Amino acid sequence: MGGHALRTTLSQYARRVCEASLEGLPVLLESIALGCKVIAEATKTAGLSDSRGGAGTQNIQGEEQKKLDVISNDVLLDTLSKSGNVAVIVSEENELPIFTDNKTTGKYGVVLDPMDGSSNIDCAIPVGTIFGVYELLPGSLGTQEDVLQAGEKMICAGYCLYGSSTVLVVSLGVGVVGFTLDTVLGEFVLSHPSISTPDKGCVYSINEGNSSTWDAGLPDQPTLKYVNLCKVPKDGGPPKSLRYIGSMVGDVHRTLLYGGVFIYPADKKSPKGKLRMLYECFPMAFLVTQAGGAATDGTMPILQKIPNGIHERSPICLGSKIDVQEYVELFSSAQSSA
Ligand code: P6P
Repeated sequence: MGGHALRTTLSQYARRVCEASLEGLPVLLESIALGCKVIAEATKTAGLSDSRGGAGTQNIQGEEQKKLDVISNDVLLDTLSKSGNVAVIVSEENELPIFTDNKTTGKYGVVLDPMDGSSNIDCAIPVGTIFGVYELLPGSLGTQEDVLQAGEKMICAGYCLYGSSTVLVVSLGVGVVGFTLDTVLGEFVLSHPSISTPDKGCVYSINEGNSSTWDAGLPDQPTLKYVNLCKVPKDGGPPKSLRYIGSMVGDVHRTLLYGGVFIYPADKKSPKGKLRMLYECFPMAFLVTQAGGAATDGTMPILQKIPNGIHERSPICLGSKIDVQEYVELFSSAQSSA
């Protein structure tokens, strides 16, 4: 960013927006931003250092861990623990919640996907970090129950996209903003002062390879019906374009800014959906809803769901509110004929 344009950093924004009741949240966000800066550097040089490829281990999901999965998780658990106000952390990479030693100072619970889409790293496709923040329940010193709350109880959510630029998108419940990493300053600088999702879009994003088993068990296959309407709209208008990179943060970032829908429905292989409710669906649904869009599992708004387990999965359709509503209507008619 050349010249002497005025800059707003993530820290300045968070301190200005956070109410007194959320004291400590700016420090927490700075801790996440610090971790994302380290991860951005490791991701950009993955091909030149030893951080590319598999770690030779599996995570709780039974998925092969990439070295950057492990590096990203270690970095963020460290920076969050040192922020001093996080009592409990849930990470995709850890089977159980992590209880920090911030027992007396911890006010928040954080849910994390440290490196989402890591299978794309070795071919330099954009990947990302996803996070969500809950306030601890009254009187709690940090338990699993603090992070098993409905998505709508989150007070903050965001992601960091490691792409052609490094962009940290966040919402504190008062709209959605984006910060681009100025590598000269080493600061996340405000670049998207107000992100809003168009009411209707011209892109749909889904893994069509799974189309034969979408909505396992439901008659009519509403997702297949919806996708066919994307290709041949009822009103005779132009078809939507298909864009899908298999990396949620990249696909959602495009949907958030340009509109349209991102869908990962239930299918035969993932009967409850593939994406994790707590640290993939909830933060993305929080952001899209704050940006004027919508997010559903087909039957109810994602943010109203309450997870039973920290790694629970959910189907998801998110994006432009008119497009998402069309998807919901197909789902409800399929359910009424079930
Ligand atoms: P599929 C990456 O593994 C991920 O968790 C998300 O980032 C992405 O949206 C999805 O899975 C891709 O899944 O089955 O299409 O490869």
